[in-house]
Amino acid sequence: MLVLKLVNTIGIILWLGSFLLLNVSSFVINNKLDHEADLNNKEYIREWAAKVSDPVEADLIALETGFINRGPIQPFDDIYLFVNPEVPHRSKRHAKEHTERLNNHEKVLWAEQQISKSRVKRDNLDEKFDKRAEKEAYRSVSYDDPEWSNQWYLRDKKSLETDTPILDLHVITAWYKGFSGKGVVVTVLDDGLEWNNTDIKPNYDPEASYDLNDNDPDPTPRYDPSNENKHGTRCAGEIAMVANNGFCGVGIAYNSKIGGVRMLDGRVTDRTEAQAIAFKHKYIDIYSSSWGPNDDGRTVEGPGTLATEAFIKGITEGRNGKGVIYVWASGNGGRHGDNCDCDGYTGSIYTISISSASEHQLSPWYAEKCASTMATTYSSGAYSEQKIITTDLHDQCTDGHTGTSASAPLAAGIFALVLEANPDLTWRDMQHLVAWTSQYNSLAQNPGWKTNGAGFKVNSRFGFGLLDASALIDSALKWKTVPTKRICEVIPNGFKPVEIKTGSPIQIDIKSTGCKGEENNHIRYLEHVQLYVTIEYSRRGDLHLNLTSPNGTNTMLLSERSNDASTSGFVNWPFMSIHTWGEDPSGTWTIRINDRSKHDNIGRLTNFKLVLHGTYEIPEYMKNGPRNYDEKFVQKETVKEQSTEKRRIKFKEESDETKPSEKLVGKMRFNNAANDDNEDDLTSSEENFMNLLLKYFNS
Ligand SMILES: [Ca+2]
Ligand SMILES: [Ca+2]
Ligand SMILES: [Ca+2]
Ligand SMILES: [Ca+2]
Repeated sequence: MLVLKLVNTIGIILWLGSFLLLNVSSFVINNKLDHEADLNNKEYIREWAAKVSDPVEADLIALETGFINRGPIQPFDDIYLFVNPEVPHRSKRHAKEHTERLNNHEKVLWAEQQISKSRVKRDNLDEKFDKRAEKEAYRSVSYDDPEWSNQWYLRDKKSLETDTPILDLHVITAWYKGFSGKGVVVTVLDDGLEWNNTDIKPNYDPEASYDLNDNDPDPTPRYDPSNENKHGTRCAGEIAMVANNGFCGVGIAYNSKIGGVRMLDGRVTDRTEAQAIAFKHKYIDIYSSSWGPNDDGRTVEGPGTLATEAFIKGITEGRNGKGVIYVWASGNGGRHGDNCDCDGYTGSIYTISISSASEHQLSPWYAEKCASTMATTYSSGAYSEQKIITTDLHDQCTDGHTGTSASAPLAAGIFALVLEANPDLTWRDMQHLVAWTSQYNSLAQNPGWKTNGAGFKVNSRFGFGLLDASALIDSALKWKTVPTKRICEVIPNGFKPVEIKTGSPIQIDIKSTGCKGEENNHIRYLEHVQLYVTIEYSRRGDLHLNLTSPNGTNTMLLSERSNDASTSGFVNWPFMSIHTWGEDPSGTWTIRINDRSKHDNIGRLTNFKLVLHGTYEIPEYMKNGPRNYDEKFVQKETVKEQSTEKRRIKFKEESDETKPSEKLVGKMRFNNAANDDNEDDLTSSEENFMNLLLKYFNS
């Protein structure tokens, strides 16, 4: 009996704990939703949360209004739990008279009766709210812009009729919650901006604009017969097209300020890039870049000295020290078998690298794979699939914007809504939010998904999945800034170069404590992981590189690139991965390098180090356990990965069919190859032939 009582008491405490945690914030966030309207599965209980102006008098307030004060609701010191014994334990009816009595007390700022919901994790709760809010939002939001009805990636009407997930970026719900980018400044770094376009002009911000090519304040593009410089204008429109002006479409952040830096129409140097990346970095909040090194499948290139400094300036000094948000397109080199692991701009820890999914929830033919991609938005796909609507040169509108170029600005627009919802977010908060809220469900039919040691689902084509503007905002509104960032370097002691050759895979085990015992370096919760390598090799494109974490998460850091015949190898190249996000880095990391080609290659690994980024303390959002993925509608792995060869054929067909003006926009300085999705690159027989096994112990 006593035991039973005890269990009961603990149960109630636990129940109370989770209940309060989940709901105290949700009624603030969802205050636009009518609680009375949807209480089918919920019941009112005899508890109230009351915010008081004078905590010392909480007992007196309770007494005067007929409640029992049960003390402050942690972690709030001015919100109290009041209980009313006259009210039933559970009831379908809101005890309005008691709520009113509390609210009418001069020292009560607000009070709300608590509602009992099923004890599920945060994600499911949000989802229930979202479906309802979303339906209402979709009914109430309408615009007179002629292309609005064709903006399929923002308004999936089909799934509103059914119970299935809504297949769009959930932006309508974000608007409905009251966010449209007000007060947020976004700048597109590109080939110019036609700022006097009807759908741009009202939101154009000359303070956030410049022309680095001609060194003047006006970023208007250079017009030529082929409209070569339409790219920047197209990217900007996706973010900030004016809503309800009877022209073109609706930008995601239609009340944001939009700027353009013209920098791609001329010689691009480290200086030009650096000036663009840190341009007015104390004024601009978000930079959108849909360009990078050549996507030809044989380039390995990253930011130079100045550009690297510029990124650091942006993230340390921008937004009053909270850091600017750099959004980057992951690259369009799929048909050339390119791999964004060889692109140091997407691979930078400071950029949020965005890939694409087509209208039919598939990885498009141009997409690249890599471990640094953080998330995905919609874009063009096969010829018959819809493309993206946006502003075009000569005060026009186009429905033909394509590639990952079109995906990054959609993300930039969404991040503008998120920064409006919570201006206190840091550049790292935004990345954690993306990991925590991006949607895997609708992309689940694609190959390559894995669940890492911290419970995050991740895929080298999509990162953490499709961005969800509504979920981002819900989480952003109750976000607690992530703990201080730490860096832990794992350097092998007395490393001697290791030979690499065709058919002889090498494996190196390196032990890490996560810098345990080092006061400012010990990491227990990972963010980014970088593996710096220096490799001399006779044919770089034949190399295959994997990294396995102590939790067993196996990440492909480099796949073969058939176009890459370079003999230059890699010189202190940082391969970057977000696939072990949230994991504890202590234990054995395994590096595997392989050449499965028929070429007679030879070379050596001359140096490497592992650089771990993360925190010692657990980020607040992870405290209630790992992410809870609702897999009710998930369709798993029905699509086979296309080989590079098939992608090439596909590209040829598309090129033949596609009008020249609608071809993939060529401003990406593109790159790599992805012809299999098997991250377990070594077969067991290969393992047996492994000619080298080295173990290094670090601190
Ligand atoms: Ca100019
Ligand atoms: Ca418009
Ligand atoms: Ca990045
Ligand atoms: Ca690339």
